[in-house]
Amino acid sequence: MSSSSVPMPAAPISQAVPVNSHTEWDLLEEVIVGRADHACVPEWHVAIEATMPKKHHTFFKTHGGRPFPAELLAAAARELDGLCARLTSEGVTVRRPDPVDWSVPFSTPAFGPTPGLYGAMPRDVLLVVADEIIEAPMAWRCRYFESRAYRRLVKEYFHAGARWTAAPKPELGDATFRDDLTGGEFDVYADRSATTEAEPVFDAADFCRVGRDIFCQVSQVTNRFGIAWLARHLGPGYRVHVLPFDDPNAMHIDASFVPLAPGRLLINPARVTAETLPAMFRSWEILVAPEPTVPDSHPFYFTSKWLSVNVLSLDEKRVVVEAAEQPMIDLLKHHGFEPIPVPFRNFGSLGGAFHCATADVRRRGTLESFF
Ligand code: DAV
Repeated sequence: MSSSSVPMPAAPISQAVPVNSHTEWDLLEEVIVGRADHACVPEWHVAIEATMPKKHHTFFKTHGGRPFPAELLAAAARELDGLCARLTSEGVTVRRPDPVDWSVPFSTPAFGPTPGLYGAMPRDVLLVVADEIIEAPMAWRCRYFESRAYRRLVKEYFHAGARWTAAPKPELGDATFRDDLTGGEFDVYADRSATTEAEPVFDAADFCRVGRDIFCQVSQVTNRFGIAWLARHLGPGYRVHVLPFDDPNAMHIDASFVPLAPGRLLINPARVTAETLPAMFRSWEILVAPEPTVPDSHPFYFTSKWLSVNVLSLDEKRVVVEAAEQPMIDLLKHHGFEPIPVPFRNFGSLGGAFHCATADVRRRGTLESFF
């Protein structure tokens, strides 16, 4: 195709870019909030075994490939609606993905058939850096087509001037997964990760934005090849730092390491301490998350009890936090934050809290260096 035949927009692209987000704390103006509709339990696979709490393995082996119980999804949907109402009352524009019937199985040349998962966690799927939306090359097979729930919104943002990229679509064939670890111990730090380095894979939620510095972890769903792809894609304007966490089954950084404001960081003490953070955080104020109060019997099928750390900042003061986690609310207040308590524990059974259930579209702010 010659360059003269490339269709050009009829009018100059709008200066008021609809997508803009450089940090986890700039004033939130627009956000995508997920949906619980039609969520299905992932089918048993090595990448599920590597990341899911041992006490729930039987749940996945028994219910894999089938919809979650209707009462659970109804309760999660009510909590999502409550979150949306609260965000709206705080002045944030809330957008929702399309409802999709995730129980419809699909196949690719490399695997299948498998049902999908859900549209509940936009943070896992969409990485927003500046004015660009990047669709993550996710490692779980059931998530292969998850981005389609967001395509209506992403196309709208593109037409309004945003950049839109899908990372190289992985194949997720047998070469992408270890076949020698089933039934054993997984440890991302001891070369016992479910995912190999055969092709780039990552979940967007393994990355965290602090202006020109992007922090991430190697996890059971994010490999070094995926991190290298993203670092090269973002280019020399960004510094990508891979952080170590005491989390052999790691999947997503946002219940471990949560920057709340310039120079202020919330950490999960079960996985990281002020001493194990890189020296660049020496001058930062470190808030150590208190032990969660949720009972061990609560069915967090996908996660640890540390979902309490998975907060969402609306600006440098306001933080959306689980209403039942009083010690976390107290900690934030003690440090001068304005916690916004929202009940969200039923939703937690789907594997995330406020940060996971959302994806920034626009925060007021510019690209800065905070180190
Ligand atoms: O236990 O670290 C992180 C959030 C998963 N989306 C955990 C859960």
